[in-house]
Amino acid sequence: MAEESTLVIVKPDAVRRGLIGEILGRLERKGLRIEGLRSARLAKELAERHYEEHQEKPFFGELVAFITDGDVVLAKVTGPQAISVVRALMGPTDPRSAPPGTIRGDFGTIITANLIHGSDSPESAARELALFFPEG
Ligand code: D4T
Repeated sequence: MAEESTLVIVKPDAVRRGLIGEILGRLERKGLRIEGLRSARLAKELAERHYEEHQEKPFFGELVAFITDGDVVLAKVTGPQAISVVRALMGPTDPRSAPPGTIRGDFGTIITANLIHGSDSPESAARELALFFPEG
């Protein structure tokens, strides 16, 4: 099975609510490895680069304001098919329709405050890991 690495961001809502351990613990218990880990407050410019694909969307301003409004935890997460495995553990974007058992389904109600980001493709993972873990 192909080993992949993906970027996970534990978003400010989850950090504020004391859910870092719960969220990273779920990834670890699934069998994924945390190979890089740091806490940061994202600068507006970095957040805008991270979310550049959403630049034209009506929610872009709110999204950047939200992700820069508190500390986040950045993690490089590695394992067999880590990109799709993390996405499955996260659940769909809107926590209200995310099924119980997923991170968003168990802990969220608001689409902006959806607790966790995970890269959505190998191309996104490579771009986002280079942005947040340039040292490799
Ligand atoms: P991220 O990128 O944070 O892992 O979330 P998703 O991959 O699940 O969802 P996305 O890229 O479509 O959205 C990015 C980010 O924007 C917020 N959002 C999204 C929002 O505030 N309002 C909206 O209408 C949508 C679609 C939530 C996640």
